[in-house]
Amino acid sequence: MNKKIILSGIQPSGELCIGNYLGALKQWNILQDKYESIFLVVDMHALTVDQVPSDLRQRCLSFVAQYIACGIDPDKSIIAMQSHVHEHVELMWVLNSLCYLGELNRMTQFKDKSKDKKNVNVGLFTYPVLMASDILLYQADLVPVGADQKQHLELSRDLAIRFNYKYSDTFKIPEPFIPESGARIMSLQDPLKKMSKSDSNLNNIIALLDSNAIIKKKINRAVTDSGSEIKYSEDKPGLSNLIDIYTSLTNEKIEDVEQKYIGKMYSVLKKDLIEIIIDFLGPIKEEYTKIISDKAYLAEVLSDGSEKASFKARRTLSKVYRKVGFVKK
Ligand code: ATP
Ligand code: LTN
Repeated sequence: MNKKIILSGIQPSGELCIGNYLGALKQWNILQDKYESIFLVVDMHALTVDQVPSDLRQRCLSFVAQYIACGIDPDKSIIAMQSHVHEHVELMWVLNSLCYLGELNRMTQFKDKSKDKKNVNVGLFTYPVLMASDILLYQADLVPVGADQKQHLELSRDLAIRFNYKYSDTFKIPEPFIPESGARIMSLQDPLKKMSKSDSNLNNIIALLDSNAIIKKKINRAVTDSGSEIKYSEDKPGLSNLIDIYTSLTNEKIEDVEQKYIGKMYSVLKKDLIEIIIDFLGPIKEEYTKIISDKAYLAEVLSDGSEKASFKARRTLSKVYRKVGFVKK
């Protein structure tokens, strides 16, 4: 029987952070053993925010190296650069013609990212249609993402259903795969907003490549409340976020962690968490340093990945072109 397909992607903006790991990469790593897997660096999505071209180019390669250092295995999974497979934008155009302005107007990520901007580019607005095309092109069954992507995924499903209804069955209807723990890691300085890799205040995030000294400084400075009891609760968002990071990295239960720290001060929990993060990121950073220096290896992974991805993408796109009534080449 054919294996089910998973697909996901991260946009190369900012620095990959522990939120991206716990919400996405950790599940990719586990799921790649069971599913046929495609993991993209969605560089075209990254153009929707300002980029310095030479930085973007380096960051794209750095993200591929970080995917591999986090355990994504190019022998098991396809790792590809979105811009290397031109079918993504071609399918997007077809989906654009099925998507309503009202649907895009409701997207909370668009509202957040366009807030306070003088000029909002059209790419930021149609971003979710490109994401739908990433997913539908590969006939993905499951999309492992953090909780913030749920709304985008619902749009992908709606567009697939609409296309299938209008032209006959073509796309699989993808399901989100959102982890129970670590789906929404919050900012260290403002625990009411999510940790985001392109946050301009780097004290809000733990980057996967942060040095040990920086990790220590950021966790020590992380905002907590003025109480003293180590308890996971809505009115202690800062502390609860630290417990979330703790349990997601150690796979311990929240109750067990609360039990372990009865009568102990916040500073004890912070000290242990620093150690947990340092121990966890150490091997990833070491692996990353080896991979990033081997440019020939990275080029080979990407050329292999884009060849395999293009093959699958072509199949879906030619079906779509036929169904919408385009003349065969
Ligand atoms: P940016 O700040 O550049 O918009 P981001 O950190 O929000 O980036 P994305 O590229 O939008 O990251 O998301 C990559 C993946 O990481 C997605 O699956 C997303 O759901 C997940 N993710 C992002 N932030 C978090 C978070 N704070 N907690 C858990 N998962 C997250
Ligand atoms: N919009 C996603 C990134 C993304 C994605 C995808 C995720 C682009 N294409 C396809 C899953 C599947 C985000 O995390 N901001």
